[in-house]
Amino acid sequence: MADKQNMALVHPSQEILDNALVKNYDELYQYSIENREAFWAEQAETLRWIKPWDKVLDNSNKPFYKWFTGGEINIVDNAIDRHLTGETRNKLAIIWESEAGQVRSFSYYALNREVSQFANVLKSMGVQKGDIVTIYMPQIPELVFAMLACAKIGAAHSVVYGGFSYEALAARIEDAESRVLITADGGFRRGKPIDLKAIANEAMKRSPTIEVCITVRNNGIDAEMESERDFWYHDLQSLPIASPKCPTEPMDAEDPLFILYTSGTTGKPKGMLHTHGGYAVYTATTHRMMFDIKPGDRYWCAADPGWITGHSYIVYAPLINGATVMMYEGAPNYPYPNRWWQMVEKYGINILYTSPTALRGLMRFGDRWPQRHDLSSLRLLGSVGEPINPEAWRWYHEVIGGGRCPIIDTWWQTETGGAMICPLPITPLKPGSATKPFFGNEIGIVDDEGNEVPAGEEGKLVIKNPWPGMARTIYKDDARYAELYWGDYGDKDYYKAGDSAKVDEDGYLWIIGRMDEVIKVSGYRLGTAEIESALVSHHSVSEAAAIGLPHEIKGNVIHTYVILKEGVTADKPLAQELKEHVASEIGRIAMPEEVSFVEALPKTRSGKIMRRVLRARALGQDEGDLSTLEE
Ligand code: 6R9
Repeated sequence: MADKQNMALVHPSQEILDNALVKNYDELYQYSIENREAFWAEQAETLRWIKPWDKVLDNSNKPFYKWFTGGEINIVDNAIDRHLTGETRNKLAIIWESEAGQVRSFSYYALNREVSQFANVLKSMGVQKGDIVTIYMPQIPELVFAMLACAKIGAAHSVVYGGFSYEALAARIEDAESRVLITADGGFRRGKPIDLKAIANEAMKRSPTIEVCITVRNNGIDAEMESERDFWYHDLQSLPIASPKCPTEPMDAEDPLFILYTSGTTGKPKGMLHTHGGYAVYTATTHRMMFDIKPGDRYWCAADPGWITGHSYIVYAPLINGATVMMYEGAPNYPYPNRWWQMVEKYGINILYTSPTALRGLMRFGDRWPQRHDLSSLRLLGSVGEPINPEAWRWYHEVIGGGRCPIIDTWWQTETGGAMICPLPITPLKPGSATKPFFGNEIGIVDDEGNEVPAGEEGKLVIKNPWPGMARTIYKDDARYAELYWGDYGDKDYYKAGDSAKVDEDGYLWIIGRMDEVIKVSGYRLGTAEIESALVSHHSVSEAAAIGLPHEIKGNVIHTYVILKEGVTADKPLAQELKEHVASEIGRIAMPEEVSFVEALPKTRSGKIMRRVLRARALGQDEGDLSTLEE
């Protein structure tokens, strides 16, 4: 770490500096923290409001901050409607390519028609303002239409990642009490059809609240449809109710836009709630400034829309900013490891935003795959999801970016709504550091009392101020929200991120990783508790512990330790069965790399599993302070 921090800065080119939207970070940063509300009000003014706000920030009921109270807005009015009168109307909003090579594209005008039709279909199914619609789909344009259609009519969406199993889907439907589920027959991965509707059907057996399921035809595989409950979207779309004209509902700035479930320290996923006003302002501002968005830009965020990165930076922010959004449904190396680079060349992508795990996955195939393509259209490269190791950073910078594209490493979370720590294109970079706070944010690296630790020392990452994009609560659980994220440091109202980090002498921030029981596997966030409870739900398991261990490509992988029930024999087939069991309970992304059978687990006297001890043993490291370890 020490030598990493002293490495030479990587400076942007003169061209980047000349074209930058923000030319002086320090000056604007100083202004933004001294005049936080004024700064955010100025940013909010770039959006279209139906009714102006009375108050920028209402902090009368901490930690339940409110932004732009009294204001009325709809994020879809900003993402679509206001583009329909000017030049943006006929500009491409979305270009989508399937794994098989099918291309569909939509201008802003066409996007509006699609979203309005979808919105009218939802209305005809009784969806109303305030409902929560669950969406479980592959990465196809209809996923975006469905999200925007909900927002347009004032319903909140809850998108469940298409890789999750029926158990995970059912748990999320139950928590959201959704009446309507939107899904698809399926998608493709590596040429193989994936049967999503069958998974949705399994989930619905466990979800009594669902009355209506709308299925989009995508991969054409046979889907079991239940009369009265199940409808094909294309059937509904051909009915007169599905008119391409639909008014956009005026929403209070603080009305819910979506909930998105994320893993935490307990087995129960948390439904983080985001709102129309503050989220629109925060995501649009960060996106515009960190990626220097220009009207002609072709922008590709290669994340899944079912992840917060997809919500904020595939769907909402780029559309608000009137960019052309690239989407690709499929594996990055299918049929060959040049697939992404081929698309960058074909579509002339200017900005690419992806995760370190995806980069490491492609890097291992060598330089010749990207080198076969003209990548000169690229201007900026983004990274998100986990710390980017300097090797991957350099490869991204040199081989993909030809040494001319700044790497915008963005640190943030489902809870924060948008990027909190990130460089601007003008920022001198240090490979592996997310650099400096975004405007309006004061970041602290603190000890248990909330006091700043000296430069170079590891501490807890806190955010010392509210920001418009912050989650408002955990759906139906205000108390858990207040307890999990706030109130650790007496009268200092700090948001605790759950990450540990360091700050160096130049004020650059270095994220180390999660401190709690959250594991990032290929950039996906999973909780040890979810994995453990999936294992314990198997009839032969009595107790289980899960930890994350470093992995060259995935960042981390899951290792599990299992105590079997009396009389069960530990063998290879059982280990495999347990891996498959976790995959079917949560999704393949959660499949453990290793299942070890053990007689006992290290525990504290109060009975908590000491995962840190398991991790140290697995890595052959010092086990640290064992004073709380039970005999
Ligand atoms: C956007 C997203 C949040 C956790 C976060 C941190 C890790 C995200 C990072 C990063 C280092 C970055 N994380 N971006 N760590 N550098 N640029 O990933 O949200 O899925 O909720 O995960 O991801 O540990 O606390 P989410």
